[in-house]
Amino acid sequence: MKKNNQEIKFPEGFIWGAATSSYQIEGAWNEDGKGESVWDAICHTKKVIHNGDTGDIACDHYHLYKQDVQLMKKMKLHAYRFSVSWPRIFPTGKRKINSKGVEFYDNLVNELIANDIEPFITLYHWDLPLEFNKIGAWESREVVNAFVDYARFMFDKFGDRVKKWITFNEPLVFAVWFQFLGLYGKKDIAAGMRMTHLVNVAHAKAIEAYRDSDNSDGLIGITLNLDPVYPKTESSRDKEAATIVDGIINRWYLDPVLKGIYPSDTLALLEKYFNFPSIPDEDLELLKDNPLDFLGINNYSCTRVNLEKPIESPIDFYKILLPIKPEENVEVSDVGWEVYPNGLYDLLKRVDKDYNHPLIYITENGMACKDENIVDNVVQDDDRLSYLQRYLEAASRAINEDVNLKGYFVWSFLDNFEWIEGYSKRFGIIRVDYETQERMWKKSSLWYRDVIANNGFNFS
Ligand code: GCO
Repeated sequence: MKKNNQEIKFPEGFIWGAATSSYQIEGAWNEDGKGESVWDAICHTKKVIHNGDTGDIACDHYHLYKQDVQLMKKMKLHAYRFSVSWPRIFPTGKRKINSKGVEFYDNLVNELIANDIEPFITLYHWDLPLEFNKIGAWESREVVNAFVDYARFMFDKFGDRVKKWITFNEPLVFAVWFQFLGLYGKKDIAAGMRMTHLVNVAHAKAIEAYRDSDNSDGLIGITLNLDPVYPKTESSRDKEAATIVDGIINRWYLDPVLKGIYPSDTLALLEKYFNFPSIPDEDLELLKDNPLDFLGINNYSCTRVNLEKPIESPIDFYKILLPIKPEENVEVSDVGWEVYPNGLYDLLKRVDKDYNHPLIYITENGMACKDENIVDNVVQDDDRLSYLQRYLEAASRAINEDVNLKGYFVWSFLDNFEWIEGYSKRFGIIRVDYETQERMWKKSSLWYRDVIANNGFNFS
């Protein structure tokens, strides 16, 4: 594995990018006709966000986008992955279009292209139009249809210039994990798992709409957050737990979008403990008939599981999903996630093998750090730099073993609103001073710029 001063080279044409999402950076939450999203409402009304922070202003990217694109250019980014705020386009989710919102994304896309940066658009990074909470959010087929109309509008309006589309970002997180926080008014894993199925239906229908559009010469996929799952010990019970957890957090999302099926072991457990309804055959047909072009993978860490007693009830089931705290001596990020670069290698190899060699982009990978030390206007984030080196080395090993990985997006381009952690956690390779909106380079972004320029780096 690790050799001293190893030269890591990426294949020609490898895409180097950075990622963000609308609610996390844009601000301008109620400007120019934008409608409210569930995240506006969560931040304004629920007391779940660290320090009462909101995305009202965030990085003020809505106003500072030109300056941000110039920074991307300096960094030599090939591509920028961002998401579109659905209620900025359709304030109530459907029908009435907000032309000012459309104009913002038009300007952003044009600005990127004028600077040789390819836009990768995520259609949905969690900011659901608030109106849809009244009708059950992702439990409603009406929302599915509204999403497809919104997607169709986006393909028609931007598809001439945008050639990479991502339907959804991380269904596991917004549909399942957020249920535990009661963000949709209830706490129920089964409701979350049902939602993920409708999200998959929306994903397949959006792909269908893309292929039918006049601009269908690009690529469309989905972004899943995936974690390699390891049993804590070699005991058969821990191994069984690892298979169960792998079903819930990985295969439940991979199987439908890559094979048009749901994993039977996970389905059986959900039926047994949560009265899970059967999945209509026509939905599975729809998924089979609309395969994706690429898989976006978000990976930061790994999941380790152990099972103290056999699963006999829904409560036991919940328990195995609770993350085990990493041991004292394990390296963790500022959000407490284990740093385990080889996990990315394992994950890529496994997806490649089990899902028939798909085209993959890593759509997010990065590290939250304290970033307290600033010297000569550069944040000394050596820990992030080392993290990125090691994760990229693992990615490159997978590519050398023929995994079809064609691009990498660091999370994140900027420090930003980290959901329930508010602004307390920094993931950016560019620092944001939230008082002045000043951007500042970090060691990691200076290094990343060189990696892009050299299509590789010296791994020491
Ligand atoms: C997610 C999102 C990002 C996060 C990032 C760090 O994975 O939750 O896609 O919005 O900010 O992953 O947690």
